[in-house]
Amino acid sequence: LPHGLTNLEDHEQQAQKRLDDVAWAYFSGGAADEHTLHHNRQAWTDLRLHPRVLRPMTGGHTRLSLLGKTLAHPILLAPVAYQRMVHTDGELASAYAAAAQGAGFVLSMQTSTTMQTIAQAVHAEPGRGPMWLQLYLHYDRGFVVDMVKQAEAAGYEGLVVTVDASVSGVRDRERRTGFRLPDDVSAVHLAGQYHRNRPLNAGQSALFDDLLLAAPGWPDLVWLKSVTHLPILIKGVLHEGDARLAVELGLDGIIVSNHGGRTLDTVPATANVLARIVDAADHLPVLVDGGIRRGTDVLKALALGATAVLIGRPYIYGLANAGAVGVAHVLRLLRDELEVAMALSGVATIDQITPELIYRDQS
Ligand code: HOC
Repeated sequence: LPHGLTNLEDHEQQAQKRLDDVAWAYFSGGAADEHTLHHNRQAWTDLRLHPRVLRPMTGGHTRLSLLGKTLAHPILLAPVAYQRMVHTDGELASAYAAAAQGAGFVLSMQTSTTMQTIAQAVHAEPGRGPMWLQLYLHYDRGFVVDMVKQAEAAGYEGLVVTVDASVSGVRDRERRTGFRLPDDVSAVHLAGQYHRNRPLNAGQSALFDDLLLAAPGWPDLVWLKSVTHLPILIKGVLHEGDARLAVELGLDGIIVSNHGGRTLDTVPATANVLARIVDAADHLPVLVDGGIRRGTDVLKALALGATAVLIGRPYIYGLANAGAVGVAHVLRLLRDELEVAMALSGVATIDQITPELIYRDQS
């Protein structure tokens, strides 16, 4: 591990030195003017904790239950594409690190390592967290079913359907660096899937007259439920109306996310919509990602009603800095910080974390 990495921000700064401009722009960048990218982080910081003192700490731990499984702590790795751009071990390293740290791992559909390679490597690891596969539904149903069946056969335990990126956001930074994948990195499960472009007349829209003709809708989630026994979480929800639809459809979980500020710029920070989604989500577990860099951020997310959180960029920086060891280090740092934040806030267990931990000005 490189010297002097004491927190997630250190990992970020170190990773910038190690990654080339194209990879840095792709992984660290956000959409357009990057307002949401920055606001995600700021919104956690702006919340104030309101601790209690002298509370009993015996029997303290960070365990929780999620979709019928016990997790050692509430930090999961979010789906991130093309990880072999960052380190030759790519997603395999991240999955190993997650397993070693008891963290849930969500594999991107745009993985640069096959889902089978990863499952075979980590499936039997004692103490590993849940292993889920992220999906987009804007492909032929036959292709999606095939992915789902492969995931089931390989031992994946949940599906995460991303719904906030029917098209990529406006990525100025990527465009400036002329983003293209290195020759030896690709989305290994998506070969042949990117070529449905139809010839367009002048004046036609590449989006509305082509790409979005296959854009998925709520009925596609109903259909997905009918072809799998795996639990389905919907990722990319910012509006309570969509949370209610997820409940009505019988989905199994909601991930409050704005795709790390990478899709639509100027949408709210996830910290600022989390509580209202939790209210609308009835009994469903609500997870959240976006801008989480400190144990205090994790604690605040749980206080606002999240069951667990996901991190994306921070572990990619850990991967860039030291492969699996770097990812494991990022997870351990964040978990240690969470434990300190819990202890200093007077909560010994996850179920003692309530909205009262968030300071509210009475003036
Ligand atoms: C089909 C459009 O998750 C990223 C990826 C891809 C998002 C756009 C997908 O770069 O954030």
